[in-house]
Amino acid sequence: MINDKVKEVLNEQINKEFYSAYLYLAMSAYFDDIGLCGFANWTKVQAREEVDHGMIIFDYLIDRDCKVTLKQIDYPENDFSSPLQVFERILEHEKYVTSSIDCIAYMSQEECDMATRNFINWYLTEQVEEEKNASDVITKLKLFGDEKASLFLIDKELLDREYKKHTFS
Ligand code: OFO
Repeated sequence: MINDKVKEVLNEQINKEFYSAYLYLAMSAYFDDIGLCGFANWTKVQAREEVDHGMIIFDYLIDRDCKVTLKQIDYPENDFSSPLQVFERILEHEKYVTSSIDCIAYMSQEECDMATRNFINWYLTEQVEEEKNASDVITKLKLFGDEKASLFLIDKELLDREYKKHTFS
């Protein structure tokens, strides 16, 4: 049985994951609008992964016989100014998500809920990768600049990202 405090933060985290999906979709639409199909693909794939992240917690709560309480999803910002600005925003957002996951890990430990503490490890590992992915693109954008030729090459690379369903294992 999960206690109310842990249940509440898990329900909130479902909302944050779905908000993340919304944010990435807004970014994907921006990139599509300015003709960067690879950037649009990368952020759209990420949006689908965020839905998976939300669903994994949803299923976990159901498996633990807990009430799922879905909350309103805020609308994301829709105005972006450049690929670099978007990826800096991504990194900032993922750091925020990491701190949220850290709090769940800490709270489940404090509440002696070792099953949730173990469950949340998957997210801790995932966040390391998510921050690294954003940082890698930022490094490239800073290194090669925002010129058309270099953007074209980075865009081509980001077009290769394929969606693979994220599952808890
Ligand atoms: Fe982007 O992170 Fe989900 O958890």
